[in-house]
Amino acid sequence: MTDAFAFPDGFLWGAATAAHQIEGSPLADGAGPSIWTRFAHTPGLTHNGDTGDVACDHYRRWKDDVRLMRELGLTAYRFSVSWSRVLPEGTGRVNPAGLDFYSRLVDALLEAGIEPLLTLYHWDLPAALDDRGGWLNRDCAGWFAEYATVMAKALDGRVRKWVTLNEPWVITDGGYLHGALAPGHRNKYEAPIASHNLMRAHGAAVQAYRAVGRHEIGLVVNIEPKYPASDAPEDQTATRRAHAYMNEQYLHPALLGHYPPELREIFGDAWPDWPAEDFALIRQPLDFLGINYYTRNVTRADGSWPLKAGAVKQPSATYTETGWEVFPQGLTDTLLWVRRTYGDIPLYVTENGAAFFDPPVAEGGRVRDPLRIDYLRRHLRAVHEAIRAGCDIRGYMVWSLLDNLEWSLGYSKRFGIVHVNYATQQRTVKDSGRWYANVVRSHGRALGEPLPY
Ligand code: PNW
Repeated sequence: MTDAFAFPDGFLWGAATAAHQIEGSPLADGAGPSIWTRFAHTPGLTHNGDTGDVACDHYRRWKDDVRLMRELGLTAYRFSVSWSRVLPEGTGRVNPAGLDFYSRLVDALLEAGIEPLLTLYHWDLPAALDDRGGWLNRDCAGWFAEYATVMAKALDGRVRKWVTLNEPWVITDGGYLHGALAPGHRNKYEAPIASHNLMRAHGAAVQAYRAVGRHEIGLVVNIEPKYPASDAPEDQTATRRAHAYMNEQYLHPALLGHYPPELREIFGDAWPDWPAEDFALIRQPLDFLGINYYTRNVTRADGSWPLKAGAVKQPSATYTETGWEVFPQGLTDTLLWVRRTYGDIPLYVTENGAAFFDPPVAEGGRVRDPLRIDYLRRHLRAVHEAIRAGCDIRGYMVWSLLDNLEWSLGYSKRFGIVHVNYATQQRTVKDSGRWYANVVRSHGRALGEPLPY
């Protein structure tokens, strides 16, 4: 095997999941409801009425799932904690059974030689806090800091990599602007407030972590590079707007201490004048950034609300089942852009993967998913290229370990490298999982080999 694709020593090879998408049993053992429990139980809001009540039953099968990761040879696992399992009302009373679940999971991971990356917030706000205004209430910064303190006190001895928020852009755009995700609001006046408060909460959680934790904490954002559809000035301007909105809206305040000016253009009178002292809270020193990358966007000016920028479909490209163009070069471009814009901060690719149609499990327990292998292989090569170009990239996590609940799309989209039969909860490693195990074992060298299947 050639060394052409060997990755740096210590590079972490992992897979990612999120609590609400895999755990099931959302109200077990004293847990409180989250906004996703409510959202999914409101008729008409999710595909097929799907909920997270059972999901992958990981809450009861976590030992088997850790064993599976060990069999795949993973060296890292990114998961999230359900806030309302630990603090059923969001603040105040701690539910020991909820904390114990994550404590046992972390022990099992360490025992298996798998480094845990813990995300504090992957979209499942305690419903009790939504009743108090959720992310629209400025008090959320204090709530989130309190929760971060509880978690750090309990687990910092064993968890060395912490993440505050997963994808603040999706939380706000899906939850407060377009309404496809919980809590399902569609309000141009709320969206900037939710965004800003999320970032204040991020800053407050980092501060709280520093007071009790001794390891590393960072932020995870989704980045989708924007390429103008033409040289026309209106397309160039639309591209800049879309880029500021999706890619700079959170990284700019977190790392530079200010918002990109385009946000005022986009939101107009819905964009408030923020108190200057907020930026001192938001801009905290971070130990790393996590980048979630799925696709790019070729942008043209159009009448869409409120961005006035839309996507141009690429006639000869491959699209995934979620309608996302496969564009590996965008991952290299993204990692280089982050380094160029925000400096040489350690990076992890904290999510990357694809939903494709998978055939049923064949006799002998095989799932052939060549398109997913091709996707992962080309994106891993793109990561390698960014490392060669000087980016400090410390790990890569496939989205996802398991087929799981794709939010309002329900169980209809499968991202896993492991197939889940939702009727029996049987796990079957897909061809992509076997292939990834080989990449991990060879520390990337297998990326230079022809496709095995
Ligand atoms: C991420 N976009 O969501 C989430 O972190 C996961 O929970 C989710 O399952 C996964 O990607 C696949 O969707 C995203 O529109 C949702 O740009 C939407 C976008 C990006 C990420």
